[in-house]
Amino acid sequence: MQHEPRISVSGSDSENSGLIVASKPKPKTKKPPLYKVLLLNDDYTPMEFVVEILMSVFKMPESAAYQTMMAVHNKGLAVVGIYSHQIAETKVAQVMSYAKMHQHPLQCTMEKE
Ligand code: TYC
Repeated sequence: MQHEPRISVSGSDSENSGLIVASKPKPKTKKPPLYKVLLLNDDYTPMEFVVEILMSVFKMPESAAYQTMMAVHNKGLAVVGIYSHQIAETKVAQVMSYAKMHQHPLQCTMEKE
């Protein structure tokens, strides 16, 4: 895209200084969107299994993993991490694959922040 410098006359409408100012266009840097990874509660997945997942996939220390697991257990769901689209997708796939492998109904999803 082509950026033309904006030409503006300095001063307010009522009091024109007569100065002509060429301002540089702001460089527009687009931040990539971020995605929340959500872990959902269910009645069957063992608590220890969820703690293990939070430690291995989401790199939480054991104490944080336990607290997060309890938050999901008590509230129904919790955000367990915020990542770029690709990383979030990979984490969700790892959780779903690991849960399926162990025949647990654990659900993990992602949503745009
Ligand atoms: N509610 C489960 C139980 O009582 C534990 C659990 C916690 C399951 C978090 C899923 O995302 C979850 N065994």
